[in-house]
Amino acid sequence: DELGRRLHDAILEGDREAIVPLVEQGLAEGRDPMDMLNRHLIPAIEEVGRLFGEGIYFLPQLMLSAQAMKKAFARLKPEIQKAKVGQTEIGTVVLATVQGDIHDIGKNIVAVLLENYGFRVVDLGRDVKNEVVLEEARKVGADMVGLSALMTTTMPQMKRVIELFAREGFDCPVIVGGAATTKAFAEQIGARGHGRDAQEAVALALEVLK
Ligand code: B1M
Repeated sequence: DELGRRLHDAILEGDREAIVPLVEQGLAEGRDPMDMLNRHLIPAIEEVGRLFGEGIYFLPQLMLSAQAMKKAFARLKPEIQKAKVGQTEIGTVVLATVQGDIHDIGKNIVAVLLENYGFRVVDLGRDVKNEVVLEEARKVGADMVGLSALMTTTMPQMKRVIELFAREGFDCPVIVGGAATTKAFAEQIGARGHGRDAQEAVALALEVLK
């Protein structure tokens, strides 16, 4: 539809002025915030990634689109939080984007949804050193650790975190996600599971912590 297309184009063009008013319009029309993300905004930023990968877009364009995406999510976040369904604290999940990787848009979406479902989320941010993941997870008594990685070059850190946990005797399930990762990869490195999107991350967390 028309608004969907305009949301898509605003991300594609990195239009930081247009994006928030368009999101507002969608909300005013009663559109579901997760639906706007999943149907229009995420496919648009993925297309930006494709164009960048093909050498059609350059880094400045990638950055503008990412900024537009961040603005859109900042506006949608409180709306998504209104849909909180879980009351009781199911458990503590520590989240991080792995060492060397600064992509955090997806992780931040995962964080909000987990909170909505009643998990206590301790978000360590992005480019988090493996040792810090262990330290913090221990400190807060994590029931599960969720790692995000967007690049083939940073995915190996996930395996290192799992190895570090084993070496240091920290017994805690780890789930992984992020565009570059797959179920097969998760299995291969000994992760408890893989989330294709934020909804799957929640389903996985519920299963692991039940
Ligand atoms: Co970068 N980037 N980027 N980038 N970027 C990718 C990942 C890339 C695939 C683009 C491309 O070339 N086609 C490519 C990696 C190639 C590779 O794998 N080797 C790439 C590159 C190369 C780079 C730089 C190196 C570019 C440069 O500087 N030359 C640089 C890296 C810097 C670094 O990290 N050290 C860089 C920088 C950036 C920006 C800063 C401009 C920006 C990030 C802004 C930010 O996050 N704060 C950016 C962006 C936006 C992208 C793309 C276009 C989009 C990523 C995104 O936000 N997607 C990306 C292309 C792509 O992914 N197709 C690309 C939307 C988001 C909602 O999806 O994060 O996958 P995603 O999360 C999903 C699911 O995966 C899942 O749920 C989310 C919601 O559905 N999920 C989980 C995520 N984490 C999960 C954890 C879970 C479970 C599910 O459990 C714990």
